[in-house]
Amino acid sequence: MLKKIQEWRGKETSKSSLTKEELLKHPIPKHIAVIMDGNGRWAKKRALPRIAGHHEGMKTVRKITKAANGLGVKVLTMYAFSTENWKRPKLEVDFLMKLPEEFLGTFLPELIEENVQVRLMGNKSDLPEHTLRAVEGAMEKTKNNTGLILNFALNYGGRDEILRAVKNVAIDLQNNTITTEQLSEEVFSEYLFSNQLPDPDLLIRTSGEIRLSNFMLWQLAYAEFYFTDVLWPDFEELHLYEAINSFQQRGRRFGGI
Ligand code: V0D
Repeated sequence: MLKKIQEWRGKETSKSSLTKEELLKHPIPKHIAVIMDGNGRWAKKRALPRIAGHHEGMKTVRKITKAANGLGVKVLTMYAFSTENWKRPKLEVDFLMKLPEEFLGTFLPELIEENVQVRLMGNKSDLPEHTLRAVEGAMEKTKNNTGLILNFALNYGGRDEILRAVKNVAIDLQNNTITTEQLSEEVFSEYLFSNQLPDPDLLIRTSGEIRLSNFMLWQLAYAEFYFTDVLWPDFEELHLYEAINSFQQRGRRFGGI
């Protein structure tokens, strides 16, 4: 009976038998986008302040970056701060804005060692100077790296991104840089923050919410969505493998048959 249960488990979520080697037999998503939710809830469960959850979540970013790079993922986009997150208490926002410096201060040497390229997606203008300086320094130091692109969405909103793109398109139409006929999905994409990056193949959202929350509205048009109840600070390599395994089981047809 135990053997039967184990066989069945193996067919379902197969946590016990999911190995890197097994995953590599099937296509690995080129671009994975992640909504890292549940840091506050993780802290609450432990009677810790919310910032303790954010700090623990930062360590998870490092762990999952390494795992994704090890699988040959090309782009990993992490939703670190949304345009709505400014509404949070000032002390929490101030703490969050110090995380890029701490993260890079601790992990940038390892990321460089692993050939990772750091990028930023979002509205730079409202970010504190110290935050922007740290991120831009890391971008500069890693700009020639050819491994995984670690793309941080910071002060990012999907509608904001599209609106900004539309305004820039309007300017380029007015000064005849482009014509209406030239404006295609490909050309429009170049006006988005994600320009030059492939669209995500897989979206992961942790912590049980089944929503997009204004994340990459244009780019996620054809992505597979994976939702898990696991809180972001508890998210492990095996959970990433689960998500990729789920992606590999699904048929991707782009509306064809
Ligand atoms: C808190 C969970 C890494 C989500 C992860 C400014 C919320 C930890 C960064 C980071 C945050 C950003 C840019 C960069 C290097 C690291 C980060 C923020 C929040 C908001 F170049 N974690 N992280 N940034 N959290």
